[in-house]
Amino acid sequence: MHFLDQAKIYVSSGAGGPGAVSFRREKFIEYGGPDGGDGGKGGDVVFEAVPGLNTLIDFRYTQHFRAPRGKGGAGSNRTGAGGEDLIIKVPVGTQVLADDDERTLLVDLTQVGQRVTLLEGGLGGRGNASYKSSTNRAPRQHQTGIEGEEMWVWLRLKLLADVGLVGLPNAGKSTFLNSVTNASARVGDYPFTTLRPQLGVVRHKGREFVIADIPGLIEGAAEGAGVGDRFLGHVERTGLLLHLVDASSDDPVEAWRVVRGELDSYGAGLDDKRRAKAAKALEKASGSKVFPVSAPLEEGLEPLLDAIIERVGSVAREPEDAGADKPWSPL
Ligand SMILES: Nc1nc2c(ncn2[C@@H]2O[C@H](COP(=O)(O)OP(=O)(O)OP(=O)(O)O)[C@@H](O)[C@H]2O)c(=O)[nH]1
Ligand SMILES: [Mg+2]
Repeated sequence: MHFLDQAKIYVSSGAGGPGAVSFRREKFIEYGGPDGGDGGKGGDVVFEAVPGLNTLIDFRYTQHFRAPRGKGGAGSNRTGAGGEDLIIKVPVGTQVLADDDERTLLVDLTQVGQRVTLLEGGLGGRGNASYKSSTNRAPRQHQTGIEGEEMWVWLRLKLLADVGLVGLPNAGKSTFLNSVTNASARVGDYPFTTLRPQLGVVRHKGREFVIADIPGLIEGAAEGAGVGDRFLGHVERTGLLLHLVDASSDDPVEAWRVVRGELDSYGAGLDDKRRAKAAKALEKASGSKVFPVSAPLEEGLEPLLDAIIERVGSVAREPEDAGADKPWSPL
C-alpha cells in the first residue's frame, strides 16, 4: 500500500433548503391559511477516525468533499428533509489543519471512532406558515435557506505507535521490526532502504504494542539532509523511543550522538516536549512548580537554583562568611 501522510482537501457543508410558500386549499375550507413548511438543514462535514487505515493515499485521488443541501419545505407544513451528513473517514492519528500560515490545528483525531464536526450545514429557510400572525394571515414571506460553509484544509497523519524506532540509516531498524513484529519491511545492505514509516504489532507475553519504524536520520536531518526529519512527526507522539545503534560500526558512540543531536534539533525537540509534558503533569498533581533538570548535562540547573535562593533568601549566607577554605563537615 502506498503511504501518504499529507493531503490538501476541499470541504463544504450543505446549504439549507428553501422554505415553501403554500396555502391550504381544500373544499369547504375558505382561506385555508399558509402552510408552507421550512426547508431542511444542510449536511454537516464530519471527520471520523477509523481503525485499519494508515495512509492518506485515498485523498490524493478525491480532493473535494461536499455535503448535500437540505431539501425544500413543502405545502401541508412539511419540513424539507435534511441533507445527510458527509462523514470523511480518516486514519487514527490524523490532524486537520487550516490552510493558513500557522497551519492552525482544527481537529485532532486520536481515538478510534472519534467523530468531530468541522462544518455545520446551513439551516433551512422558514416557510411562509411560520410568518403567519394576527395582522398578516396570508404571508408570502419565506427564506431561501442559509448557505453552507466551505474551506480548504490540510490533513496530516501522525501514526500512533507506542514505540518509535530511530537510528542511523542501515542500523538494522527494519530487520529488528521484522523480527519482533508481524511486519515485513524491506531490508537492504544500503542506507535509506526505508523511505516511509512502517508499523508493526508486537505480541509479547500476552501484551500487544505497536512499533513505528521511520527512515534513518543522518547528520543535518533537521535541516533537511537525507529524507530529513519529515517523518519524525510519526514518532513524536510515541511514549518511548527505541534507539538502535549498529554495534559493528566504526564508532557506535558517534552514531548514537548524531541521532541524539537530530532528535534534539527537531522542532521544539522531542525530548523537550516529553519533558515539558511530564513537568506539567507533575505540576498539576503536586500543585507546586516543577523544575526539569539533567544533572549530568547541567541543564535546567540555573532556574532551579534561582528559585531555591528566592525561597531561602534570608538564610543564604554571603560567600565570605561561609568559611570557604575549610572543607565542609557535618560535625
Ligand atoms: N550482523 C547483523 N546484521 C544486521 C542486523 N540487523 C540488520 N542487519 C543487516 O544490516 C543491513 C541493514 O538492515 P536494515 O534493517 O535494512 O537497516 P535499516 O536501519 O532499516 O536501514 P534503512 O531503512 O536504510 O535506514 C542489512 O543488510 C541487514 O541484513 C544484526 O542484528 N546483525
Ligand atoms: Mg529500514
